[in-house]
Amino acid sequence: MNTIDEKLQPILSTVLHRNAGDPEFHQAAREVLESLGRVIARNPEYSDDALIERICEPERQIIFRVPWIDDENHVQINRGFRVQFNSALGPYKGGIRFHPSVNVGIIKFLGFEQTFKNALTGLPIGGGKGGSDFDPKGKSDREIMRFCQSFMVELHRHIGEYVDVPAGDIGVGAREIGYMFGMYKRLNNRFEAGVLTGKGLVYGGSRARKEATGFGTAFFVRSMLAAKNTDFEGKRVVVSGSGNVAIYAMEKILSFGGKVVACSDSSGYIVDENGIDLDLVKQIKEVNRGRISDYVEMKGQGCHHVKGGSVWNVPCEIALPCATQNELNGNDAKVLVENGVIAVAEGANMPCTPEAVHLFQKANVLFAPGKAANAGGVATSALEMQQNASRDSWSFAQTESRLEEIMTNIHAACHETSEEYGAPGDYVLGANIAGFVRVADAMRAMGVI
Ligand code: NDP
Ligand code: 2IT
Repeated sequence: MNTIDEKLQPILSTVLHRNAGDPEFHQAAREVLESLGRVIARNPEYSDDALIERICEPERQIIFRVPWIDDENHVQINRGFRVQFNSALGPYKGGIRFHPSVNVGIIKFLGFEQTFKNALTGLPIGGGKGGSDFDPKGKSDREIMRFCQSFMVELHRHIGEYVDVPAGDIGVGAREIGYMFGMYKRLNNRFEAGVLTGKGLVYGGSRARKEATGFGTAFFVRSMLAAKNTDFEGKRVVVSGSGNVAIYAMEKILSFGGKVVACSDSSGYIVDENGIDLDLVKQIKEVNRGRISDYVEMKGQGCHHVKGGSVWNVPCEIALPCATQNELNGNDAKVLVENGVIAVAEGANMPCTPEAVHLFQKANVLFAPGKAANAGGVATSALEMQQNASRDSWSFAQTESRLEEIMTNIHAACHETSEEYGAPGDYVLGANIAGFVRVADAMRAMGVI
């Protein structure tokens, strides 16, 4: 495992103490602090004025009650969160997650990661994240609408085009954003398009936002492979999840000539040695809101479903975890390495445990951390904000080409930074340092706030 510089150790101890009970936040903070020793050795001014302590402390954390009435007329209560982590580079920006596992520690880790990710995009956005322990599974459309409306009745007073701009994440897509936008518009009596991103195309959404995270991850992997004089052509790929990020990562990989043989959801995984039929996955997940096991019934022969288990047991050369945090552990990494994996990129936020990351790096597997590899989603959200601010709407091709350029630049920044700091090809170090330096420079310019 990596070690922490002795000057940074007390900062980590404070983070652990102050956020007792938030293991995911500890994990995310430790990983970033492990990378910063080399920066403060070279530029000691970055540890002046408790700058690193301030970067680890959210600017504001909001927790609220969300009451709503289900279809049986029962009152249900959920908890809502928004962690406004850092606004040095722009308004807080980051998704909203609806999943029963959500708690303040998870939202805090996501907001922390988002701060550096957003910095890496080079666009003027700060970091934040929100969500609720609401479980959308099995809920009717009316229940989803009533929940989203109640959530926004509280959240609306904390957000705004120049304040905080939420978007989607797990369990939140265009449907939920639509219901939340509608309630925000009603409460404020203003059509403030730039207050949320991931909107529907008819009322201010951006083309290519839906595809952006997955496409961006595929672009990033293409750059990593190119740096090693190889590409996706004919390579076996395994993707976890079958939601927004997974689906559009698969789509772009197919266009690059890769062969996706497996994907999953929280109940299990499917293997199709003929290559995953993406139109069928879209029908099941985007239209029917069904389970990935439905694939086998609908497709017929040549494929199978494994209930539970680990999708990482399926041999592949490229692995893209695109579901959730800590879904790929040390054992999974060992199996992947034994099976000859050459590249792993985090489409999800922190899906690989520290042990898994360590094993990949030790085995010289190309490894892209989420804050770099999945930054295409939030980058395209920032492009949506640009379109809203200029009351414009760009073509798919124009938006996608900006996304491609941004991902190429992020890859270059991570790679160059890893070389500059004496660890060539360590994308974790490169991403953490490149993101940190942008945020830190802005914070230093603004004084102690
Ligand atoms: P979706 O809700 O569209 O899809 C999530 C997928 O992951 C589903 O297949 C879901 O399965 C699976 N999943 C979720 N939780 C678990 C779990 N605890 N165990 C196993 N599988 C699980 O979400 P997204 O695709 O938008 O998000 C996926 C990841 O990508 C998240 O980490 C998110 O933070 C990250 N991300 C998303 C971005 C975006 O623009 N949407 C941008 C950058 C990162 P099931 O349906 O069974 O729950
Ligand atoms: O994790 C993420 O970057 C997202 N869920 C997207 C955030 C955004 O504001 O588009």
